[in-house]
Amino acid sequence: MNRREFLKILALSAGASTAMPAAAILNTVGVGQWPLIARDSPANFTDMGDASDTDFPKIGIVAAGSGACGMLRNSQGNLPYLERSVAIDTSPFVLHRTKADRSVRVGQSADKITDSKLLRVQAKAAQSEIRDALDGLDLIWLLSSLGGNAGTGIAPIVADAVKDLGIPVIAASVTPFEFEGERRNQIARAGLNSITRRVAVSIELPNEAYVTDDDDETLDTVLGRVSSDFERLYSASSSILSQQGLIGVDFEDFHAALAQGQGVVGFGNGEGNGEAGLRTALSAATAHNSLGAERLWQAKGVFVAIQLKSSNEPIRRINEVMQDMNALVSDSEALVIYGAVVDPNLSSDAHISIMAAL
Ligand SMILES: Nc1nc2c(ncn2[C@@H]2O[C@H](COP(=O)(O)OP(=O)(O)OP(=O)(O)O)[C@@H](O)[C@H]2O)c(=O)[nH]1
Ligand SMILES: [Mg+2]
Repeated sequence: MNRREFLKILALSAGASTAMPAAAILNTVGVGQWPLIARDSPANFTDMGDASDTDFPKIGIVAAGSGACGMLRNSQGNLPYLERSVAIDTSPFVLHRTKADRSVRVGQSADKITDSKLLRVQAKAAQSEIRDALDGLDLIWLLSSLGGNAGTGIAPIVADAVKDLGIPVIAASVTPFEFEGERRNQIARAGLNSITRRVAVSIELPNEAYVTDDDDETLDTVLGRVSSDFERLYSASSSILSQQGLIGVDFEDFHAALAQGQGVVGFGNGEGNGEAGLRTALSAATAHNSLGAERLWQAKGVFVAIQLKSSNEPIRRINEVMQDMNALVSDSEALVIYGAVVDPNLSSDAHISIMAAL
């Protein structure tokens, strides 16, 4: 699919698109106080993987809007430890294609709902059905695609339903490209604010930030990067919460670290190979478009997920990278939580994902 086809699907007029500059890494000297909460570091690696399943949180993903449903459908093979997928949209065709564990259709009219007020009324009418679909989960990722009608209208109603159920939620909201136009971006921005007001943890996945200055880049490549970032964040946190890892993390600590700020969470993913793999991964995660050293410096709470391909990584290097990380956060009171797991299926020797509450 190219941009033209994409615009056709969205029935929009084209405009300019610009690449977002990569954020520079700030080199901070010296290791400050160590606000480290890294309990349960096992004495050896053989302790892994023997905890009972019942200890682990039941994680669900709710996709709101057609774009989010499409992302869920395409990501399904890359979402470990997923207890339940839920798709919510106005289009029965989209819901059918998504093949989620549960589907909720908002509105029953054969015609597409184009009025945002009517959409909200109909989403509210579906609230008990939405609650039923989510009941019993311990953690929900609310993935929404904003800027159109369905996702923008439905996601805040889902956030309210999740609140009623008392389930912690991480909202991950995709926002439009610049070339999709001003109006669509304004709608998305209002939608993102409305979601962020309702949840303790809100992540933006701005499509535009994934465009590079490579003229030959296809739209599929860009959209693939957005999905891959979402999958990485989801997988890193889910494996750490669901495995008896090198450094275990309580679900409550994970959530507490991310709930320290105003709801807005910056994030970065990075990977590396060889002896310097962990440090390379940390630099890349810090320099990510959706984080950057300046935002990380001001973070109130941070969750750092370290994934290693091999259990032979010396614990010394893990400690070093944690010290490097601590030096990147200015507030010694910041709640910095680390988790580390071994995953032999990793594409590189070391992956680091950072989520920073701002
Ligand atoms: N990354 C990514 N973004 C997408 C994808 N599909 C749509 N989007 C983005 O999501 C925004 C919202 O689009 P949709 O999800 O199609 O809109 P909707 O919520 O279904 O709204 P209506 O169909 O108008 O009721 C778009 O403006 C795109 O920027 C996708 O597959 N990947
Ligand atoms: Mg749609």
